[in-house]
Amino acid sequence: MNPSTTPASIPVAARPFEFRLEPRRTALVIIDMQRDFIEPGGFGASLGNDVSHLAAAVGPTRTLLDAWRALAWPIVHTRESHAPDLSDCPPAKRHRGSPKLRIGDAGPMGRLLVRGEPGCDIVPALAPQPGEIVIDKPGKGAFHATPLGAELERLGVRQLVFAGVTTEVCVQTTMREANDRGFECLLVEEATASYFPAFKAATIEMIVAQGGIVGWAAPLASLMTALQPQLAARTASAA
Ligand code: TIU
Repeated sequence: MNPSTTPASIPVAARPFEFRLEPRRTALVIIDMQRDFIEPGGFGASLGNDVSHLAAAVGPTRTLLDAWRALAWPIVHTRESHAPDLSDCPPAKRHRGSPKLRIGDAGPMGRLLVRGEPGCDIVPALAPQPGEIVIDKPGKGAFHATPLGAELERLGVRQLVFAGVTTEVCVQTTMREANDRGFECLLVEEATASYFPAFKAATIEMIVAQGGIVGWAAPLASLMTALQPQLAARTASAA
């Protein structure tokens, strides 16, 4: 993009009020779009969840990913994952409840939430490309025990656009961590999903309540409409 055609900020229609997106200083953060959460036989299913609710977020997240790639803005993918020896998995996490399989147990997609296993991979439609940041995180929040904060500081990022699963667990936890660290956070509504649709709806309301106590939320179309001039300029300059 020719810097002279890039505005200082791009207004995005959002709740609770307009989000002013700063080009190049805004990273797309895609939370845990892993086979272990989205496909049958993974960690999400082992907890007794109906994983079919999550597939709807893949296409909208791909739309965002394609836009960020076209604009050459920063992209972060996260994976909830553990070392093969489970040294970074607190026993309190592994032993919680009575799941069919626990973290580290062998399932149809390999050992649940263990790095390097097929189930731990991000779904093929959203697979990271070279140059994109991939954060392996042992917790629900992506800042806890990871280099994410340092990476964003290195890139000069101060705003985060969120997609991923699940809305009320890892997405919300990470948005709250980011909000406390001074980032402005926008959640794209169609690009996130929960095993419990009512929890997704409630989480969006919690985020935008009280004047945006955690951040902003917007439909995918609002963001894509706002980015259209930038995407068109990028396409024209590439032609
Ligand atoms: N169980 C559930 O809803 N979520 C998680 O355990 N992790 C994420 O949200 N990534």
